[in-house]
Amino acid sequence: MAGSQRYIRYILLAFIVAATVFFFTSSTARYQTADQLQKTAELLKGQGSIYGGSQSQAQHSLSVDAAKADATTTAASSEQTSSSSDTSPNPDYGSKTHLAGETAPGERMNATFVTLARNSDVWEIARSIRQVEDRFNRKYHYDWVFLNDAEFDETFISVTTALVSGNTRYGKIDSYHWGFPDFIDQEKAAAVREDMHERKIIYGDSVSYRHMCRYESGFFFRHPLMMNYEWYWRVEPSIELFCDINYDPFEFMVKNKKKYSFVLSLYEYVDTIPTLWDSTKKWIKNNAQHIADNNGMEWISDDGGETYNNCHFWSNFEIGSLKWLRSEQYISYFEHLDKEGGFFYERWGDAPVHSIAAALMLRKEEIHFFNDIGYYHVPFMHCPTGAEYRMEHKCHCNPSDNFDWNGYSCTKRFYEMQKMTLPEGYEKEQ
Ligand SMILES: Nc1nc2c(ncn2[C@@H]2O[C@H](COP(=O)(O)OP(=O)(O)OP(=O)(O)O)[C@@H](O)[C@H]2O)c(=O)[nH]1
Ligand SMILES: [Mg+2]
Repeated sequence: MAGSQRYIRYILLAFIVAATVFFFTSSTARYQTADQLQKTAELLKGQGSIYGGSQSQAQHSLSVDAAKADATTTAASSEQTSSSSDTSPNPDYGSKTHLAGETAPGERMNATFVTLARNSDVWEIARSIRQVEDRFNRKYHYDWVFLNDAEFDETFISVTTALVSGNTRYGKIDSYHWGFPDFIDQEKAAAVREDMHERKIIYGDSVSYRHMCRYESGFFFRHPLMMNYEWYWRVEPSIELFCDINYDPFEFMVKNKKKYSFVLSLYEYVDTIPTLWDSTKKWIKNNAQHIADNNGMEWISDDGGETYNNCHFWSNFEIGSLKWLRSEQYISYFEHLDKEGGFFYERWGDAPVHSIAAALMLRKEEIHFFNDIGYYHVPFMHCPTGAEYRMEHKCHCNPSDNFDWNGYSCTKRFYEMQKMTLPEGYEKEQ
């Protein structure tokens, strides 16, 4: 029995020795991992102390860490070297044509962007500016005039100034130009708003929208800040530009003797302008001298001027001549309409007013359709027709969303009037 007990003790002893050897072997591996963790912690601590601790502490822990890290860095760098030898430069880099320098060469026209906006529009106009700059103005640096019926605040000014690559100017609108003229019957105007509200006519009950439409029809081009310029490009909040514009549209207007331009056209909501055409006809009757030869009447009337077909250029985008808007003929037309009272007794928009004026007072070849400027203002899109053009100009619009060949657009009529060939591929977008 004593022999067998001794035998069991030997077995137990052998087991303890084996367990102890195993314990020390595996704990060496654990200590190594713990050591590495500690090193990482120290390294982080060292980095943290650069920002948070005293400088001497930082230097100290860095030098200690540097010494400690040395061994591991050697291993890591040899690993990196082997992986960097697996990579090579992108063979396509530099093979594409890129736009030349920051600023386009050549002269600039006497032109400006112009935006009517409230302080609350700041982030929406910021989006528009960014698009205009990215797609065009970063290379041309045209000025930008901002107009408001109130004082622009600090945020509006600083945000927009930072985004525009040209000079920015901020103007307050004269209350005489943004308010009811004294000949307007307030009660009649209020009753109209009430009625339009009941009939759910968009902006039908809004006073400020009417001031805006009247201001854009008759005054923005006469604001003192605008008087220095001859050409304008109107930009509204939340628009989008879809394609690179690699030339100067202002210069195009000047060189090609254009005076007004558009990207989208459509039929006006007739309840907002029931008597606009009658008022226009009265003016035509007394102002035959202001009607151009070879004008665009056939675009706005299907019966030689008897009735208006409601076609208009969508004026939230316009590039045009300020001299024309300041001309005796245009001012005469605006003042006549103003006296008729339809900005308040109906809800005449600046789009039909500008469009009728352009169609009557300009020769039709003075009006230009910018097919190449991809554009969106809710809810309509102009996406240039022509796949090749869209690719070359990096357009990001979906051509199937293009409004031009839709039945509610008047752009096809414009092509017909100008006897222009419809762009290739237009049928597929109908
Ligand atoms: N300062 C100022 N600007 C205004 C006012 N109302 C409209 N605007 C500006 O006038 C332009 C046209 O107004 P919008 O509200 O965009 O009119 P709209 O394009 O017919 O309608 P939306 O579909 O709402 O865009 C925009 O540039 C607006 O920022 C206003 O009361 N004060
Ligand atoms: Mg708008």
